[in-house]
Amino acid sequence: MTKRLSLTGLLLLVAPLCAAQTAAPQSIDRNWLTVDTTAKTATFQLTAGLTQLNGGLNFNGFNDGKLTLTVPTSWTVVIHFTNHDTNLPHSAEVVDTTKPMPAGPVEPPAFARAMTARLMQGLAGGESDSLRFVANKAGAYMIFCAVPGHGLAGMWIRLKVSATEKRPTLATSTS
Ligand SMILES: [Cu+2]
Repeated sequence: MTKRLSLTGLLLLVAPLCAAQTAAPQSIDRNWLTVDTTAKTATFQLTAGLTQLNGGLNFNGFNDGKLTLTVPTSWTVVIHFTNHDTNLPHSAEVVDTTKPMPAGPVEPPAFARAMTARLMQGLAGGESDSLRFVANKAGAYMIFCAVPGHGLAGMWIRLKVSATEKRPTLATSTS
């Protein structure tokens, strides 16, 4: 009887932890975005396949546009891209928000040099690249993986270039 009680107690303790592990949405790490108001530069740590979400087809643990990086117009954006996915190569390109989603690389990107090396083939797990561009046009864009099929599978987040916002922000987005 004592044994059964302790087992029940253990299950009660473990079950909610397991549920939280699978259901908890990805949260934003404050270290992902660094803001330099003097140089008007937003530096963003973009990690492909940070988690197992969507078979690794995610950026920073978000897919389908559920993360939004907002920067004021004319700010410089530096993106430090790393592929954390040991199974698949990934790349990143800033493009206009269009429908349908592009199946692969788009020429040219929305801003000059707003793309990683080897857009089509992608960078292998553990590889990094950095890009720097000036967000000189207000609008709604996306940062998507240009390896064929990855964007279509949901590997994209949002970039908003705003004429009214005064400071870069990173926020979760629902639609
Ligand atoms: Cu990809």
